[in-house]
Amino acid sequence: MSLRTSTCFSNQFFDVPAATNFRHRRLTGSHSIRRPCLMMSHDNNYHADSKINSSSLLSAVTNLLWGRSLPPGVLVTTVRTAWNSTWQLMMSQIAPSDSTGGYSRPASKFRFSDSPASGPLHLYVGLACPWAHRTLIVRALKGLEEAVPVSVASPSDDGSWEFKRVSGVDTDRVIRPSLDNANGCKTLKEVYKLRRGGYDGRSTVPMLWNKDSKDVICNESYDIIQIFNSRLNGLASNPELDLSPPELKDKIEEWYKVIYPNVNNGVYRCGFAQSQEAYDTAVNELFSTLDELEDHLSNSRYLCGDRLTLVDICLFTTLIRFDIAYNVLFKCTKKKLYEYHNLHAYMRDIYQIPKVADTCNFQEIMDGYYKTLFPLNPGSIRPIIPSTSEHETLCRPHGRESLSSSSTTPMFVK
Ligand SMILES: N[C@@H](CCC(=O)N[C@@H](CS)C(=O)NCC(=O)O)C(=O)O
Repeated sequence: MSLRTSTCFSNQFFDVPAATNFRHRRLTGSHSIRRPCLMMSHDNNYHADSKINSSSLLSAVTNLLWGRSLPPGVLVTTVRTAWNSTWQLMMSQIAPSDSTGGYSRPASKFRFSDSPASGPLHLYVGLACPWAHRTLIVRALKGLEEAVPVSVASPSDDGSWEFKRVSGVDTDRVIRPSLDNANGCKTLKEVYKLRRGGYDGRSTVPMLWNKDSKDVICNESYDIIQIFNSRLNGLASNPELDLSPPELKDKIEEWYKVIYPNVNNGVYRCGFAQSQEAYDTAVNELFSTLDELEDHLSNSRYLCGDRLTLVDICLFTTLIRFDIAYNVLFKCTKKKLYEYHNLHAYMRDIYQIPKVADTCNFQEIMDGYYKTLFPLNPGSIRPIIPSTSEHETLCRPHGRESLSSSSTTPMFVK
C-alpha cells in the first residue's frame, strides 16, 4: 500500500487537513506507513506546532486501533451497521411502523363526542405542525381569536413541545411561539398532566382545553376544526361563514378520504418509511393523488366546487409545507409543488384569503422539521427557503377567480 493510498483513505473519511498529512509523511517516512499515528507524539516538532483538530485526532485514534492498512470497506460497514441500528431505534420512537416498514400513525386519544364544547376554551398549537395549522386557520376565518385564545408551543431539543418566546426575523404579521397563557406550564406534557385523572400518553398539538374543568376536550384536528366551524357561532365574529355546509358534507368526506391517507398523512408515510417497499408505495400514492388533484383543480376553484370548505384547509396546510420541508426532508422528490400549475395557484388562492398568511410562519415550520426530526437530518442544518415558497411569490396573482361564480364567493373577513 502506498502512502498516497493511505493518506487518501484518511482524507476520505476523516477530512484530514493537508498540513497534517504533510507532517505525517515527514514523520513516518514513505516506508513506515503502518506505524500508528499516535507514535507521532514522540516527535518534538510535532508537539511544537501541534494544534490537533478533531478530525486529525479521530484519524490518529483510528490508525492506532486498526492500523493504516484497514480496508475502507470494513470501516464503512461497521459505521453503517451501527448507524442503521441507531436509526431504526430512533425511528421506532418517533414513527411506529407496521410489519412492512410502513408508517403507522397512532390514533388521537381525545376525540370529540357530540356533547357541546362548553366552558372557556383555550387552544394549544405548534406552528410547524400541519394538523395544528388547520385549527389556526379555521379559528381565524371564523373570527374566534378572542373567544378561543391560543398558546403556541415550540419544539424542544428532545422533540417534545415546550413554551418559550422565540424572537425571529419575521414581521409582526405572522403568529409566533408564546408562553403558556392558560396554565403557565413550561411544557405541553405538563398541561396534559393537569387534567383530571392525569395523562401519560403522547402530548400532541393541536389540543383544545377547557379552562374551567381543566380538561382536554379534544386533540384531533379534524374534530377541532368542525367544532370551530359550527359549534361556536355564538362567540364567532364571522358566524355566517360555513366551511361545511350540509349540501357539501358528503363531498367533503369523500375528498377527505382521498387526501388524508395519500397526501396529509402520505407525506409522513414517505418520510417515516423504514423500508424501500413502504417508501415506494407511499411516494407513488402521494404523486398519483397530486396528479389527480392537479387535474380536478383545472376546472374547479376549490375541491368541492365554488366554495372553500374544511377539506381545502386540510389540503392547504400540507401543500404550504411541501416544497420547504416534505420535498427535501421526507423525500417527496418526484416533483416540487411549484411544478403543479393548478395546485400551486390553488395554494396561493387560499394563502391570499385575509388572515391565512398570518398563520404561516415559515421559519418555525422549517426549524420544526429540519431541527427537530433528528434521525432524518442528523446535522440539523436547515436549508434555505426556496424562492417559490416566499411570501412575495405566494402573493402573486393566482387567476382562479374566473373558475367560480361571484354569487357563491365565500364571506371572508376583510
Ligand atoms: N391526528 C392528530 C395528529 C397530531 C400530531 O401528530 N401532532 C404532532 C405534531 S405534527 C405532535 O404533536 N407530536 C408530538 C408527539 O407525538 O409527541 C391530529 O390530526 O390532530
